[in-house]
This record gives sequence, C-alpha cells and structure tokens, in this order.
Amino acid sequence: MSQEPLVRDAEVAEFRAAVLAKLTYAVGKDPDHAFDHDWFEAIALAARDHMVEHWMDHTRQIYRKAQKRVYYLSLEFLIGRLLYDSLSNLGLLDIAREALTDLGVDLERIRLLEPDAALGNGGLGRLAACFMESMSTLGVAAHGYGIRYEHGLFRQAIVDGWQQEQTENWLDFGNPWEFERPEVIYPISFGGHVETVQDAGGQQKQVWWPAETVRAVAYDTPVVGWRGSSVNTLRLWRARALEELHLERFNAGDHLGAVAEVARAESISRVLYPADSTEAGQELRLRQEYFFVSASLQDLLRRHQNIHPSLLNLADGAAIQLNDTHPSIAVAELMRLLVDTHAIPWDTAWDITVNTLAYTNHTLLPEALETWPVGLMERMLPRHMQIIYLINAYHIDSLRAKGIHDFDVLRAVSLIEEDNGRRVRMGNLAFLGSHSVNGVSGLHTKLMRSTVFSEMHKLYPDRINNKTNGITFRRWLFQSNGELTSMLVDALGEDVLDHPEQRLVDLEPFADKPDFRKRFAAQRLSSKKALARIIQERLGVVVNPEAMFDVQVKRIHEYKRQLLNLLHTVALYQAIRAEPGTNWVPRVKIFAGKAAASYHQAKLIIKLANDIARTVNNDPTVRGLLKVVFLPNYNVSLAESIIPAADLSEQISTAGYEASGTSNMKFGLNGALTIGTMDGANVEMCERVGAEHMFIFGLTSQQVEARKRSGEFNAGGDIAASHRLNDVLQAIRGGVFSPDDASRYAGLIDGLIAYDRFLVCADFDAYWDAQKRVEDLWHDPAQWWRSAVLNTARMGWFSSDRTIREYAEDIWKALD
Ligand code: 26V
Repeated sequence: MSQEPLVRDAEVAEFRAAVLAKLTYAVGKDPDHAFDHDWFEAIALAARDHMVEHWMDHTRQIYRKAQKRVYYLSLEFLIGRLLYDSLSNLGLLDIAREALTDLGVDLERIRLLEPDAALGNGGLGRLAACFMESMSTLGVAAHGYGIRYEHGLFRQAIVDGWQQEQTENWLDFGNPWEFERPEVIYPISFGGHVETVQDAGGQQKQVWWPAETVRAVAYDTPVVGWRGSSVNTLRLWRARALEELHLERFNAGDHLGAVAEVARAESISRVLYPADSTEAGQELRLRQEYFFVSASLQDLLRRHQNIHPSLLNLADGAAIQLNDTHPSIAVAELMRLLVDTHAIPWDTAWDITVNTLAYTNHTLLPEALETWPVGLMERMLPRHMQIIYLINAYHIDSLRAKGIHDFDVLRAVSLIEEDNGRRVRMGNLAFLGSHSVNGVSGLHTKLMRSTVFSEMHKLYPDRINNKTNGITFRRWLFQSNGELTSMLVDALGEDVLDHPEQRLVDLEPFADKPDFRKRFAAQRLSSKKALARIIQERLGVVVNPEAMFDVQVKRIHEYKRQLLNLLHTVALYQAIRAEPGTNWVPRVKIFAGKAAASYHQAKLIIKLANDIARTVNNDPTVRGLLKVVFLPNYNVSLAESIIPAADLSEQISTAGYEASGTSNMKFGLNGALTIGTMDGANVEMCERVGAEHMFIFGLTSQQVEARKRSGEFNAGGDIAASHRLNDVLQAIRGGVFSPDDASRYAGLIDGLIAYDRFLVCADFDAYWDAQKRVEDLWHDPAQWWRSAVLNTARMGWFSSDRTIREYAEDIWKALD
C-alpha cells in the first residue's frame, strides 16, 4: 500500500516500541539477552494486540446488528503458522519487518520458529482453517468450534526409508495467539442410566443420571480477515477433571489413584486422531466427538439466550455447519438439550434442530463412513441412544405413512445398520437432522445423489446441494509466494489483492507477452532454488533447479495413487537407462505426505518411494536426469515452500474417489500445470482453466463405476497388454529397489495384480502417455509458460471467499 512516508515511519516506530514493551513486560527479557524465541513471542503478542482492537469492534457490531451467527463445528483445524497470516492480514508485514531490522532481528528467521498448529489430518482440516479466514474476510459472524489437542498430528520421521511417528508438542513454548477463558466452562457427562419420571404437570420425562462428568474449558484464538476487516473467534475446548486432585485418596497414600480420574478426563483433549485409524481407541474418539459437540452447543445456546427471550427462534439467530459426520452426534445432543433441559416439545425441537443444522460430506469411501456400535453408544450416551431410536422410529413411521414399505429402501435409510452387528450410521443421522447436506465438488455431489445417499435423496430431493471447495488466496498466494504476488500487483494493480476473484482474469493477456512469461518463469526458478536448498539440507540430495519439479504431496492413500506415480518413476528410470542418448526432460520427482500409523500398505508405499529414490539417485548412468525425493513431515508450512516451486501438480486419484482435493487449486493458483484424472474439483478446474492447459488422462468415474459393477479387478489383462508396465512390476517385485530384502514388495505387487481396487494398472498406459505430453510441452517453453500464466489467471473462482459466499447465501442465510 502506498503511504505517506511520515505516517509509515510513525507506524514502524510504534510497532518497534510495542515489540520492545512486550519483550520487557510480557516475556520478561532484556533485548540484549533475548533468544529468538523470546522475540517471536513478543512480536506475536504485539500483533495480537492489533487484532484484539478489531476483534472487540467487530463483536460489538455483531451484537448491535443482531447479526446471524454461523457456528462451524469441526474436529479438525489444520492451521499452520499464524505469524505471517496475522501480520499480512493486518497490513503490518512490511512495517514489522522494518521495525525488527532496526532492532537487529530478522523477521524471516523468527517466522521459522513458530510450530505449526497441526490440529488436523489433511484436506478436511485445512478446509476448516481456510473457511475461518474467509468468513472473517467476508464479515460473516462466525465461530469455529473444535478441540484444543495438546498433541497435534504426529511428526513424521523417515528412518531407513520407513515412516516413524513421533509425538508432536506444539504447546511446549506456550501459544501466544490464544486466550484461556477459565470462566467459560461446561459440564460434559458420560455413561450412567436414564430414568422415566413424572414432572409436576404429570407429563412423563426422561432423566439422565450420568456416571461421569468432565469439564470443557474454552481457549479462544482471534482469526483476522484480509485488511483486518473483521475478526472472528476460533474456540477450542480443553478437557479438565471436575477435581484436580482426589484429596482423600491422596492423603490415604494412594498418590497415583488420586490423579487417575484427572488423567482419564484430560485424555479427551490429549491427542488428535489420525483420520484412517482402525478399531483401536474407538471409544476415546466417540468421547472426543461428544465432548466438543456438547460444549459447543451449550455455549451457543447460552449466547442465543443472552440476546433472545427463548430458543424457539434458534434457527433465525444461528446456523450450525457440521464438518463431516464427526460432530453429527449434535443432532441427538441438540434434541436432548431442547427437550430435556429446555422443556421444548419433541416436534418443535425437531423443527428447530433440522432448521439449524447443516452437514457437509467429505468422502464416499465406504470404510470412511462413520458408524458406532449400538452397545458402545448405549454404554457411553444412553440418553442419546434413546433419542436416536426415537428419531428413527418417527422417520420410518413417516415413510410407511407415505406408503413406502419396500424393505430395501427402509433398510437403506434407517439410522441403524443391522447387517454387521448393530451400528448407528452417523451419515444418515446427520442427513436426517439437517436442512442442507452438501458435497464439496460437482462430481462428488452428483455421486452422493446416485450412490451412498441415493435413497435418502429420493425422500428429500432438495436437501443435497453442492459447494465446491476453495482455498484462501491470502495464505496460498500472498503469503507463500510474495514474488508472484508482487508481479500480479505490478501487472494488475493493488486491486488484485482485494478482488482476486474478479481481477485475476485480467492476467490472461499477459500470457501472450514474452517478457511477462520470462518473469513468471524467473519467479518459479527462484522458488525452486529455495526448495532445492531445503531438499539438500534435509535429505543431502542435490537437485537441479532447472529440472522439471514434478510434485505429489498429500496424505498417502491407495486411492490417491502415489503408487501410480512411483510406477511411472520406475518406467522413466528404465527408459533413461535403456536409451541414455535420448533428449530426456530432466525431472525431480518430489513426494511428501503422512500415512496413518496403522495403515500398513500406505507405509509400505513410503518405503518404496525411499527405496526407489536411493537407487535412482545413486545410479550414475541416469546422470542426474531423474532425481527422486521424499520430503519428511509434510505439513502446512512445508506445503507453503513446495507449492510455489512446482512445475507439475499430480492429482491422479482413481476417478470418483477424491471428493474434491484442494492442493490441486493451490498448485494451479501458483501456476503449476496439472496432470490429473477427471476427479473431484479437477473437473471444475478443467472447465475453467481449459483442458488444453491441463494433462487429463485415465478412466472416468462412469468407467470406474462400470468396472465396479462388473467386479473385474484382476490386472492380468492390463499387464499383458503393456510390456512397459510388466517390466516395471517385475523390477519392483524382483527386488531391484530392495536388494537388502528382495521379497519386500512381492506381496504389494502380487496384491495389485490379483485385485487392483484403485485401477493403478488399468490407468498406467494412459498416465504414461499423458506424461509424454507433459514432456512435449516442456520442450516448448513459450507454450508451457503461456499455459502456466493462464492457470493462475483462471483460478479466481477457487477462492474460499466464493465458497463461503455460497454457504452464507444458500445454506446459512447469513450475509447482510
Ligand atoms: C478417512 C478414511 C478413514 C478410514 C480409511 C480410509 C479413509 C480415507 C479418507 C478419509 C478422510 C475422509 C474425510 C476427508 O478428509 N475428506 C477430504 O476432504 C477434503 C475437503 O473437503 C477434500 O478436498 C478431499 O478430497 C477429501 O478426501
């Protein structure tokens, strides 16, 4: 922002004084003896003061205008670092940089000290964080609700090529962004039994006598929007025991027993669950879900009652969005609070519940759909189980009343699954208890209607709607790619920062300007050099920044098909060795991502990537034409370094399996070209960017569906038809990459051949051909960079501001 020099000098001086005051009075350090960490804390606290002013203004304004509140309930918020996010949105980044330089402190070095707040697994948690930022930017009166995990997602170490999980301790040095609210406490109960009693008016009512109660304590983090426009609150709950110490037991000499209850209670907010873990710890997961849902609902009902005389108009004052089924016990809990605690009649309470709640589905993968054993629910939440049975009974009755008696239909829409032990289907519960059920990309929403929720959709044809995901451009462009951002400002003016959705398209004509393309390529090269330094520091591998950076970074999962990319890597390796004289495009294959601790196949894929990397990188015949790296501990901060440095973005899931994907958008925005299947939001990217500026390949979701129906998953035919694929599989199976244990991958490859569930072999040749097209375009830099510029220019629609506007208008009715 252009500014009067004097005003700016004054702001710099003011910020410098604020940081020094924080360092002295809040951190308790003398500038001459302060460690970098002390400086970090002082800067964060100074920035936080700026937010607090906006925060209070914004809150007062919400009350004054009686604005409708949006409550975003999510078990995950994958936030990353907040220093640049806050400074940049407050317009203080340059001011802070200058103020600190005067003090002899390098802001960039301090930035790296902040641990990532990794309270999420992957796309779902990161989406929640992007949404929080966009809601503040747009002035939606929003509250995020979640759990303040003491340990976020595990730290991934790679030891001898294998993933090892290490405990993550993001709170070790405290957290300068949050405010503890010891006065905001709610009781959360578990277990016990339910009694039917008569109330004063002779009405029967249910009374829950729980066996155990813990406390939920609030911690608030302000979330500031672009240009400090408004500041919302992320409220995370921490579990505490009712009593810190059982004094009687302690005095009797039972020192461990005296704190056992504390340990049990506090374990609820101890650690984030890895998304795809199996049976183990199921009970604790359900306790987490109920814990944060109950605390959040009690809190928001109290807030509503502060302004409104009753809860009858709850749906006018509040919209509650359930991020996946994790918070879907909210349907039963809201009913319990309305009916049991607030004495509202069942039918009225049901209308309020449905009108207030909305549910977002994020996956159709059958094994990922949450169900809870009825026995566990009865034990842990007996009153909720009763309520769920009652909801189900009314639901099935209403269908019969409409003349629907078909057993298959009733079975499909029931809240209780009867086939494999009785279980509560949380997806159906969330669907039934919400007025809106949305998918996260056009294709995903279509598949929701035609597969998992097809019967529900027939009963409630208006309920399912689409809200294609988006990303916040502030973090994924302005903060992570300052060079490209400056170029955009130079080319399009400052306005592009405020209205990228509208303004980015104005970049299109620049795609035809050779000078601009050169600058674009130069930015990429400088980001690639920075990433090359990280690669060398962390892995000791030297890569050529002029080579094509071919990147696949995301959670490791079979459906995302990192294996397909690895097969291509091996095919390329073999081809280079066979024909060393060909004009090969030098490539660096970059992988990163975590596997759930219990997901053996995913961990084996990580080992394979590392085995291939070692072999290829040490083979002199390849002459550096191909390098393979697996960067450990993928997280938001590493993504911010990798994405601006990518030439090629790998989005190659089996069609129909990736609900949306969001890294596809981050890469596209930064000008990488996508090689991908027609899956998730790739489809919409293709519509907007143009198929000629992407490398689309592979089976379509209809073709995948057809394969599923035929039940034909043996890869024998695909392998027989492709000598290249056959050679690759033979090499891996035979131990070329695992000489220390030649049979390491025999099971993996044999399994793939016998049952290729994710159609890796079926898509291999098409993928190889698409990669050939990539190489052809790389040989034509003018065309490559033209496409790259057009990718950036056409990504405006994928701003999470657009997504949030759609939620606010269509679902929440929460925009003035
Ligand atoms: C969970 C599980 C659990 C059991 C084993 C397999 C499995 C696979 C995936 C998941 C994750 C489900 C929820 C989720 O994270 N979905 C992601 O949501 C993103 C934001 O909408 C979206 O971009 C991703 O495509 C979608 O996978």
